[in-house]
Amino acid sequence: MTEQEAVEVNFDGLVGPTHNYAGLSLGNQASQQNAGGTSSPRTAALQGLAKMRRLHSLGVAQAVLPPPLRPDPSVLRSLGFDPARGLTEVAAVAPQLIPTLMSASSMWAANAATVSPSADTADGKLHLTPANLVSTVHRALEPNATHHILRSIFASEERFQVHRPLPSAAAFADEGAANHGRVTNSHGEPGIHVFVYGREAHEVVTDGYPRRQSRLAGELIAGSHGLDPRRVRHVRQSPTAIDAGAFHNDVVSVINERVLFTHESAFADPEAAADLDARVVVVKETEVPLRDAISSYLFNSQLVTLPDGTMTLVAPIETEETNSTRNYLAAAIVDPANPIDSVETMDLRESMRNGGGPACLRLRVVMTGAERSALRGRVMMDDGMLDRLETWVDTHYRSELRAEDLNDPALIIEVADALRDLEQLLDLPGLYNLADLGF
Ligand code: SUG
Repeated sequence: MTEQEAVEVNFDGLVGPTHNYAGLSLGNQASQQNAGGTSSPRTAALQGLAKMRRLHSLGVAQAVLPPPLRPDPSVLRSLGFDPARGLTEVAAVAPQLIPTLMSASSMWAANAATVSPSADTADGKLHLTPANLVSTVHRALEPNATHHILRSIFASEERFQVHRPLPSAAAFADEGAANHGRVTNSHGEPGIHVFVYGREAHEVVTDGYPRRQSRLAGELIAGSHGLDPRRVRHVRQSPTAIDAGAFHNDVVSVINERVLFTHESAFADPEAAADLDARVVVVKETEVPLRDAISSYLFNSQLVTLPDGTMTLVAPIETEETNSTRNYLAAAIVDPANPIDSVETMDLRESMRNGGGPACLRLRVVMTGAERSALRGRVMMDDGMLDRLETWVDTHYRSELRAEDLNDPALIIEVADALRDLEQLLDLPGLYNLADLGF
C-alpha cells in the first residue's frame, strides 16, 4: 500500500472483562430477552478475536479499540462516589446502578464514533466524533472514555481531528457509525455520506421503541467534519423497523462501497436511496421477513471488499439457522446480479445475546498509508498480536459472570490487572487511570 492509497481498516471493540447480560437496552430485543443470564466474558472476547483473525486472514486491514476501565473513576466521582472505594458506596446508596456502571457495552464499536475519511473533509484530515449515546443510561457513560481512547490512538493533530461528543441532550442524540454509511466507487475516493435518523431534534415520540438518533446530530457532525453539503444525505429510518427491534439502522442495512444491502422496511421513504447513485440490493418481506432479519441479524453482517475485488458477507451464524436468511444467502452467492460473492459465518453468540452482531463490533475507518503510519500504539492486528491477545484473555477473563458477580470486589482487581497488561501489550502507556481506583 502506498502513502496515498486508502483502505478500510476495521477497528473492532475488544470485549471487556465485565461483559454481562443486564437487559439495559429497551428496544433491543436480544438484550431484553437475555436479561439476567450468565455470560462468558472469556468466550465473548475470544469470539471477537476469532472474527478479527478471520478478517485479517482474508486480507482485510484489522485493528482493535481497547475497552474502557470499569467502573469509570470519573463517572463514579460525578455521581458523588469515591472511586478508591470501588463499588462499596454505590452498593450502599444505589445498588441498581451496578450493572450500568460495569457494562462492557463499548465493545460495539460501531457506536463509538462517526468517521469521515480525509478524502471527504474540507481540511484534508480524518475526522472522528465520539457518539454521545444519550438514549440509554449505561451507554451514555461511554463517550468521555471513548474520546480519551480515540485521542490516544488517533493522536497526530496533523492527520486526525478527534472532536468532543455532541452535548448530552436528547436533541443531539447520536449513536455514531451505526446510523451512518458512505457510498463511494472505492474506499479511497470521495464518498456520499448517508446519515440515518429516527426523529427530528424536538420531536416527541410517545409510543413504540426509542428513536435513538436525531437528524440534528447528523447535520452537526456533517458540518463539523467539513463535508461538502452536496455530498451529504439525511434519511429517515422507518418507524416500523425501529418498533420491530431495529434500534440502529445497521440492524436492517449495510453499505460497502457502491453497494447498499437493505431490507425493504429499513427506510421511511422507500425511494430514499434513489439519488445515492448506489447499487441497491433490496430484500423483500416475502424473501426475508423483517422479524427474521432482526433475529438473525442478516444485515448486521460486515460487507467487505476482498483484495481480489470480490465482496464477502461476514454474517452471524444465526443466519444459517434461520430458514429465510439461509435460503436468501444460498441464492445470492450464485446469482450474478447479486454483489455478494461469498459468505463467511461467524459464531458471535455472546455478543449477539446483547444485540450486537459482526457489524456492531467494528468501527470502519478508511485510512491512507500515511494515516495508518501515524496511529499511536500497536493497534493493527497480525497473527502474533492476535495470539498475544488470546493469551491475555485466557489469563485474565472469567469464563462465567452472573449479575451478582458484578459487585464482587475481586472483579475490579481482575479488570485493573487485565488493563494494566493491555496497555503494555498495545504500547499505549498511561491509557488507563488505574490510580484513581486505588491501584
Ligand atoms: O446499544 N446492547 C447494545 C448493542 C449495540 C449494537 N450496536 C449496533 N447495532 N451497532 C445497545 O443496545 C446491551 C447491554 C445489556 O443489556 O447488558 C447493549 O447495550
